[in-house]
Amino acid sequence: MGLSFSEIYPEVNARLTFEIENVLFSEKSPYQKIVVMETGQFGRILIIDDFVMLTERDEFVYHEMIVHVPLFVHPQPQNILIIGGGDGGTARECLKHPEVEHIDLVDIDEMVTQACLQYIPSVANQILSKKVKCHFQDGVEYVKHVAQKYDIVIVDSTDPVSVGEGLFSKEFYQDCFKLLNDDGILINQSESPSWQPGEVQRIAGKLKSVFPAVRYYQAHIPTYPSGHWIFGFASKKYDPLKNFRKNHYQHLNLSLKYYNADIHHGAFALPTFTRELIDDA
Ligand code: AG3
Repeated sequence: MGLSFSEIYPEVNARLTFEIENVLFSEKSPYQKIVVMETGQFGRILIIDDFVMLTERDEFVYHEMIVHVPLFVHPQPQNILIIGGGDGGTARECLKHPEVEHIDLVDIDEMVTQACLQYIPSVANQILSKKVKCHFQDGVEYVKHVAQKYDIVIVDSTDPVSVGEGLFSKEFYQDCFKLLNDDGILINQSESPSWQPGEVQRIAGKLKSVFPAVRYYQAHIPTYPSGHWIFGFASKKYDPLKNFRKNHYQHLNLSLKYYNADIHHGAFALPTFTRELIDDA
């Protein structure tokens, strides 16, 4: 066997192994270890601190779901804040909405963006749009001090360990609450209920203690732990189903590969064990 990379899942004593054709980039930034590799079946893959962040083959699932669910609920999503998301995939999907006027993207690590611009441009290149302003700094600090108000905050973070940890704290959610307009929405990637139930429940508890309305929705992302992934939809006012702008979705007629009007509804239907985790949080 040739070169391979495995993400190890300590929670379940298992691993997912990719056969690698080539290592394109491998560096340590001041914050984390960043690797881009070429695979035969998954295209290029971005690995941070030995966790799979994205593969060219299935990144559309995560990026479409973290963006289009809130952007087809909020009636005027003009100002967006992305925390994390230095690979550019979330910004790319936001820019498909003509109402979006400005995106502030705050990622601690410029090296992620540089590596993705060079080696995964299909994900990263929209980050160069005039509508996107990158701030290479700690998101936790940014939300404490920024004066700007936003319609939507998308927390596109790594797992709740090391660099990403502060982005899952109650204080961080409180600061996000303050910088959102009165009808603002916060979305965060919330890990796998199948393999990280404790983590999922802790995140849900904190989010529910800060936002009046919190719902969760799921997606199938084959290259993340267990493939079963959820997102928190925390809102001051809108209900993701009652306020779904289906006509607007039909009118925009975006060409997407995962998200559609049925998925918008269906994604909020959770398996019983997942619903219980969240209800009991
Ligand atoms: N952010 C969420 C990645 C979490 C994956 N976790 C793991 N493989 N253990 C992805 C960044 C994409 N913009």
